[in-house]
Amino acid sequence: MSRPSRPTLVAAATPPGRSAIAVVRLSGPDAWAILERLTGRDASRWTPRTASVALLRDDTGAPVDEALVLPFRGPNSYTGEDLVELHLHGNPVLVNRVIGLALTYGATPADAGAFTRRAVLAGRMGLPEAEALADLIDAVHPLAASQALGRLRGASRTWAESRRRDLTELLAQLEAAVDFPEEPISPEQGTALALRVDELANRLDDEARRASAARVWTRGARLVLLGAPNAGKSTLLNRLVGEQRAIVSQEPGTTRDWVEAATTIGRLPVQLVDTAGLRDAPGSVEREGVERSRGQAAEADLLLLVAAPDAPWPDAEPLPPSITTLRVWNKSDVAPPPTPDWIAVAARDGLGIEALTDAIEQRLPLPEDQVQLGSLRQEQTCRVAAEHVRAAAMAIRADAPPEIVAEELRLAARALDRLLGIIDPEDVLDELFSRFCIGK
Ligand SMILES: Nc1nc2c(ncn2[C@@H]2O[C@H](COP(=O)(O)OP(=O)(O)OP(=O)(O)O)[C@@H](O)[C@H]2O)c(=O)[nH]1
Ligand SMILES: [Mg+2]
Repeated sequence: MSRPSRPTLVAAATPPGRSAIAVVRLSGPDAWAILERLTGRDASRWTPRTASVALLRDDTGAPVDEALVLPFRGPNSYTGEDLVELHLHGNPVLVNRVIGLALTYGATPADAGAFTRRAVLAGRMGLPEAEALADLIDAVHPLAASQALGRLRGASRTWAESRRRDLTELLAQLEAAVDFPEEPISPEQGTALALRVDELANRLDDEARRASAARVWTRGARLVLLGAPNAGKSTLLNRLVGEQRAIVSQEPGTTRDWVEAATTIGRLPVQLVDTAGLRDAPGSVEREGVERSRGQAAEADLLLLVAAPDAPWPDAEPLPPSITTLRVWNKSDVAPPPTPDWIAVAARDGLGIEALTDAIEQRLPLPEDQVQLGSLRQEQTCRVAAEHVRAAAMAIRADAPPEIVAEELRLAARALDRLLGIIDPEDVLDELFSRFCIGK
């Protein structure tokens, strides 16, 4: 028997658990043959893209489940291959049984994102669209979901392609100057060109910034509690999540490693992170803990600087520059805050917690309309493009030869090509699909 060029994948496309229906997907050269085995119905009796009800049987002929079957013929399918969706009754026992049968009939279990990877490799979907699909599934706000859908339908691609065209136009002007050195760019033309280049850099930077702010609404926000030992950070975390998650004690230096807990503030899922109190720690374990606190601070979307009458904020503490902060004065039952820029709470008895959560909500970015980029990867490649465009503007102003300016613009164009997945798509596929769920 000749081996198929690639295995036929099988996986549940719906999450485990009981539900009305559960979908099992098969994709690859044997998908229809496996369907024949499961139903005993010849392939010629199935019509692509037409749903029909069939009894699925095991290898002894015993009925397993009655399913709605939806077969597709490649290339007109999600993966570009032959693909079959089996809509079973939503019981994990049935799902596992059907997957087990498909495996005995020659299918291979699909890794996370394996179906979408095939879609990308078959050219059915581009890289920015696959990233948008992950965002669409992860989005925690309706606006974030609708933006992700827009990107899935090509918004990032359209946007990046038109920035790419802006670059091509600028390059054409410069190349004219390179090809006809007897007609150099005049100072006025140089000034006008530098302005256009600046404008493009601003657009790229602005879009990267918006993508970064919007991402909070896709994956939730990370809030890190930072402060001197004994300020009551652990007490505050417990209060915000409503359970005794972190150990609280009157002994300074209680928390050594960071502690995470999930909660919701407003409508936003939030990951709260309690950290070791900041001080010149006597022991090496606590010193490591303090270093970890700083590491956590650098990854925050919002930093809560926690202080208390007996644990003032360490003014010398360096803070990550671009991260938003909120000052929280705990133990206000003992003494009020020294200045009005502190939000007064008493974490132990719950005083002021509502005002604090309101303030947190206000500090987090609002979901914006019209965000063209999604993933961190897209944001970062866009920033790289912006840096090269800025370097080009500087070179123009410094009267550098047009070749130098053109080279920077070409590097920017390469960054946009990476964003679009035109070059080096394999480098990002593994990382991207590790975030996917099985069956997607
Ligand atoms: N009076 C008063 N005491 C509090 C309040 N919140 C916490 N405490 C007390 O302050 C002490 C320290 O609390 P923790 O939550 O362990 O402080 P921490 O900031 O996590 O301390 P480290 O883990 O050592 O950095 C405990 O004895 C708490 O009971 C409060 O609102 N009012
Ligand atoms: Mg603590």
